[in-house]
Amino acid sequence: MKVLVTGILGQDGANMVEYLLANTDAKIFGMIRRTSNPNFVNCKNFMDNKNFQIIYGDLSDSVSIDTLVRDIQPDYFINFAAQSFVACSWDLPLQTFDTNATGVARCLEAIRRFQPKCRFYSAGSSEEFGDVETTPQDINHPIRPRSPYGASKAAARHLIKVYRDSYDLYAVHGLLFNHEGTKRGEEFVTRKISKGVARIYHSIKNNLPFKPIELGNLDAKRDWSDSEDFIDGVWKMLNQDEPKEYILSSNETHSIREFIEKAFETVNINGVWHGKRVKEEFSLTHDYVIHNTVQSSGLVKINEKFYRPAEVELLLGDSTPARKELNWQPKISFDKLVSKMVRFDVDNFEK
Ligand code: NDP
Ligand code: GDR
Repeated sequence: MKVLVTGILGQDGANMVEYLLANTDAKIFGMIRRTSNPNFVNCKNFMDNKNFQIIYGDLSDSVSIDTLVRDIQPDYFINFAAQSFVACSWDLPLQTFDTNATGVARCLEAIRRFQPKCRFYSAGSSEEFGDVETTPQDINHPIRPRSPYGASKAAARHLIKVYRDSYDLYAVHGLLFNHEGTKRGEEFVTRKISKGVARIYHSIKNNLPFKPIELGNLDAKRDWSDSEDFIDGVWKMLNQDEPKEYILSSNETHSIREFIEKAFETVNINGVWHGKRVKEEFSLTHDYVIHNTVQSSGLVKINEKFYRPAEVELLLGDSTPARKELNWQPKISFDKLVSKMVRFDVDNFEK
């Protein structure tokens, strides 16, 4: 069995490679693109595995995708590559659309032309629901994206359905709500918080001054899970008798504020909220004194530059069908996810 996985330097691609190496005998081809400063930190557990091989390709380059599918003849093509940062999609709308939507068309065309038996998974997103009409969101919720990113994923979803119906391909677009972990990029809010908490924890431990974590909208609510739990659901989606699409979610929602509170609680730092809107702050409950001088005790403050032109205020998934029909179940709770991320960043803290 041969599996082509894209996005392996990122969170989900790396977790998928680890999962496949642990649970199958498949030969894994991990696609990376040419970048000036590649970072292999998420791949350190499998770079030397004999069943794993790096290959070069880019979703914006149809020649590379065609050649890989033609030469490898994969049984599965799992596409996690994307311009995945919602906030940045207003700055890079065309690149976002080219990678996330047209890039998926390039994958589908390569499969149709060179290996139509190949099973294709592409990563869809709860961001497609955007300005939500009903809560919780299930697979029938209308598509109402609020960002170029959400629109690009919605376009990919339509393309995948068209190719599935037109050419009888096994192609699925899983609708995944937010999922995090210790491989999460530092630009996303959960990792930004867990890294920030680790930095502040070490400053306090060493009796040093610290700066607060600067964030945007704290009112947004997200349905957060652990990425490792979702990988199993994705593999199950790829191995049904018929290609059917599912939502994967925790079925709980929490605000950014709750994530912050839990994260500081993990390392026994007690904070209190005060102020409103852009003046809102989370600070130590007591004075922070170093050598008889009172220091700033602000743990979190607002920086308006992190507000988005349009916000998805509330996401809460309903993954009941996946739980029943795929026999899939997330194992890591919200509290465990937060403490796992914070403890990892505290233990691996580098100045
Ligand atoms: P990451 O941002 O961690 O990883 C995305 C990867 O895509 C990176 O390794 C990046 O490579 C690669 N990539 C970007 N552009 C291209 C391109 N043109 N050609 C080839 N590779 C490219 O994302 P996640 O692992 O968090 O997410 C995986 C997928 O799931 C994405 O499609 C994302 O949009 C989607 N998704 C994620 C959710 C989440 O909560 N994590 C929820 C729902 C959907 P490089 O390292 O070179 O930049
Ligand atoms: P999201 O994740 O946009 O949901 O997309 P992100 O962590 O970037 O934002 C979540 C919420 O936090 C608010 N927020 C901040 N976000 C960031 N990044 N930085 C901040 O400083 C900050 N302050 C507040 C945001 O406004 C937002 O409401 C993720 C990605 O993984 C997508 O690829 C995926 O499709 C969706 O999840 C589901």
